[in-house]
Amino acid sequence: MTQQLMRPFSLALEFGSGQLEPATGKVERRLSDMHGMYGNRQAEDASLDANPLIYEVLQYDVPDENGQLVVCTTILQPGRIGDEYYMTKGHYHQKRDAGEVYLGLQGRGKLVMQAGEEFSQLDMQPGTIAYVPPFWAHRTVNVGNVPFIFLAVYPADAGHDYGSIDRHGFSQRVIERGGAPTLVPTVAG
Ligand code: M6P
Ligand code: ZN
Repeated sequence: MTQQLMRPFSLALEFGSGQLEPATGKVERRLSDMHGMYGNRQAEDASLDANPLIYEVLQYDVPDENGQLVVCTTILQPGRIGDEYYMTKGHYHQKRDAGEVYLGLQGRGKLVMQAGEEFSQLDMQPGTIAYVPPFWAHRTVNVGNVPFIFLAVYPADAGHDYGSIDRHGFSQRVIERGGAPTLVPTVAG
């Protein structure tokens, strides 16, 4: 049960930039924070000196208790490491039976998901609502030329499990081939 009675609140969201006002938390992820996640290690090493900003997450923090919901925005920059589009780390929820909802605000993205052997991908654009059911790992990929920005809502006690992604990853990657985003099987090792 929720421990304390929270006061209702509203946030101002700027669709074009993903800025949330007020925001109390901000996560910034650069290439060095995602070591080994891109398929082309040489291309990753070549980009490490510049260490580009890949994405930011802005949120208004709420207690991580059952019943609470986190609302956050992600601003995923355009770009590639080798031929692989910039993407988020991706995660399972620690609490595996917690789902999540995404709403596309700007740009073009793919939402790739994995549940055991099952793989799924959804195209996202402004106005797309994507549902991540319980038990599915989820990662977003910017396949456009401008920042891909989306809003996410998920249970505040869901937790992020990145370790399982480090170990098993997603079975497909999103790469640029002939100017278009293409899914290719992940090569082991
Ligand atoms: C969305 C939500 C967040 C997540 C963020 C970045 O905004 O799913 O919970 O933190 O994307 O994704 P990741 O945590 O996998 O880097
Ligand atoms: Zn999640």
